Amino acid sequence: MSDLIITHVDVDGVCSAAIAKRYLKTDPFVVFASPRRLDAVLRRTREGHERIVITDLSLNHDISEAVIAEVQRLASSGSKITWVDHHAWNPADVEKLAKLCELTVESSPSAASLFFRKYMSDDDVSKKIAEIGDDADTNANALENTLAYKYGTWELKNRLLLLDSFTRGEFEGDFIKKWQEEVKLQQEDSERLVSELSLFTTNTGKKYAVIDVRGRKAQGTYAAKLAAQKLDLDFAAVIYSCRSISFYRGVRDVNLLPLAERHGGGGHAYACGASLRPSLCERLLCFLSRHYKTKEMRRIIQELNSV
Ligand SMILES: [Mn+2]
Repeated sequence: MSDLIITHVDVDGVCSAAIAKRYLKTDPFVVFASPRRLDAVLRRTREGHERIVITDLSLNHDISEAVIAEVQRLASSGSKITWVDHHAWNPADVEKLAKLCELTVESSPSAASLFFRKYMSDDDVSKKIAEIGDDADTNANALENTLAYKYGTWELKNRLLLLDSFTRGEFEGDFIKKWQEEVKLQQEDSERLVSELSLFTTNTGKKYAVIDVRGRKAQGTYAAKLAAQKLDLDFAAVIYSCRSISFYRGVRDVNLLPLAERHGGGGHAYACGASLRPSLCERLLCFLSRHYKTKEMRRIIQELNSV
């Protein structure tokens, strides 16, 4: 059976997978996943792959037992598993997993650049891919096409297109130009949104805003960064949906990870997300009214005051 790559759905995930493909030198099957559903993805993974590479996916502690059991199953069936990630892990989980697979968990701007340094440091194309991973995952977005790549990764079809393109060492193309135009529309909407924001101050005097992008063209990370710069924010919370709120560091140092972790999420100190559990009734209300806030959302917004 062919090799398998399991990677994150975002630009860093695509970059990591592209470098992993160059590393494997085969045509692996690629699965995109989010860390909070990794147990389910591994449960569906069949035995018999020669090599499995997992990249840019953290092992969330609340599902670590299930994930470790699945890795054990796949490893004992003969698959060689390589796992490279740059998020914050529970040390006990790292120790357990390191016995079952070739595990690299180190702090790095992106998983792509970690993979590059560890396995592909002689490869110029991988170097360029790693630069894109860093630029995207730190939200610097300083490279010409990073925001267009981010736009592309919202759809599976485009994610695969980008992955193939990066793997070949191609970083431009007509489809990327089209995404660039969509990005422009998103930026214009972000500017409108930021100009209408209310500002708040935490108990310790940090300035922040809550940005609700539901039903808008505005893109969350872009709007958060723009708001931080224009309004001198310490951090911003972005409401993506009834299930998802993310927190982004602004112009000063602040650790937002504990807040995300208290609400079933994870990530980095500077960019992390909570994973909410709305009731059926709340999901319905969210569907009916664009700005409806669930009980847990309101609680999180309250907790922002103590950051
Ligand atoms: Mn990443």
